[in-house]
Amino acid sequence: LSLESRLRRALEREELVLHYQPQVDMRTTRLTGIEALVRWEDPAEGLIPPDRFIPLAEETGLIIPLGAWVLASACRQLQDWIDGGAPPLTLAVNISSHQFAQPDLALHVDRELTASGLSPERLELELTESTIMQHNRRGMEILEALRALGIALSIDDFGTGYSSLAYLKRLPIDKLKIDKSFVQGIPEDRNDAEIAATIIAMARNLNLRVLAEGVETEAQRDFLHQAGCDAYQGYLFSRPLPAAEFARQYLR
Ligand code: G
Ligand code: G
Ligand code: MN
Ligand code: NA
Repeated sequence: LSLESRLRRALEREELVLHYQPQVDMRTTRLTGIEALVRWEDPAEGLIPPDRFIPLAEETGLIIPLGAWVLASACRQLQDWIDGGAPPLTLAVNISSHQFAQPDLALHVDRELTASGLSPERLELELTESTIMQHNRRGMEILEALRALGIALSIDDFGTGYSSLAYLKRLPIDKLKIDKSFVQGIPEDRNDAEIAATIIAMARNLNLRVLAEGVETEAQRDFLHQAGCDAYQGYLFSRPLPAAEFARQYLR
């Protein structure tokens, strides 16, 4: 069976699962949000990471039902946790380029919020620079329509794309997520440290929040904190965790 048919079947059989990675406030060190990250639990192969099937899902269009499943499941899960007394965390969900281009994306997101009962200010969608730029002017309209729902928008993997400052300034977004490739070299690699500090300064000038991804060491966190970064995510605090594990560790 081809990977495509197997993925199609996995979707039907609900063999996909979401893991949740904590996002932490730099200053208070409190858990403030979670990012939903999809995995494929293949009965034969075990856990398959998204790098191995998201690109294929993009090529084949399977990303549309897959993305719909991710959004619905993640919204339902957070609302369940909130109903059970969890603090009002934010939920970040990754949106691929193909999903972003669906004409009814905002309508679809609105329906999922209603269906799950999750309040819009709890939801944040993560988009890459290239996803937004690929769609030019229409990209801007899609962002406006999403933002009108009352949800937040963040730029994922920031620094790896080509957006100019002028372009960035016009985007209706709330947050930049510094790509982990820059975080990795901090503090020894002067270039990485410089780039991260520049992104933080720029975000602050544009009144955007800024989160660093892939924070693995205390030295990285301390440098980023000093530079004015708002929040971080990474193995230093926690790996992405299965729902039950996340709840056991953080929600009681
Ligand atoms: O979870 P991991 O850290 O292995 O993620 C690898 C890549 O897969 C990242 O680029 C991440 O953005 C992407 N990814 C994970 N979950 C989803 C998802 O639900 N939808 C989309 N479009 N991409 C995802
Ligand atoms: O592209 P996106 O930012 O959505 O994907 C996040 C990816 O980063 C996931 O694959 C996640 O498992 C991974 N990740 C999360 N924290 C760390 C970390 O501290 N170090 C590394 N190397 N990867 C991380
Ligand atoms: Mn992401
Ligand atoms: Na990223």
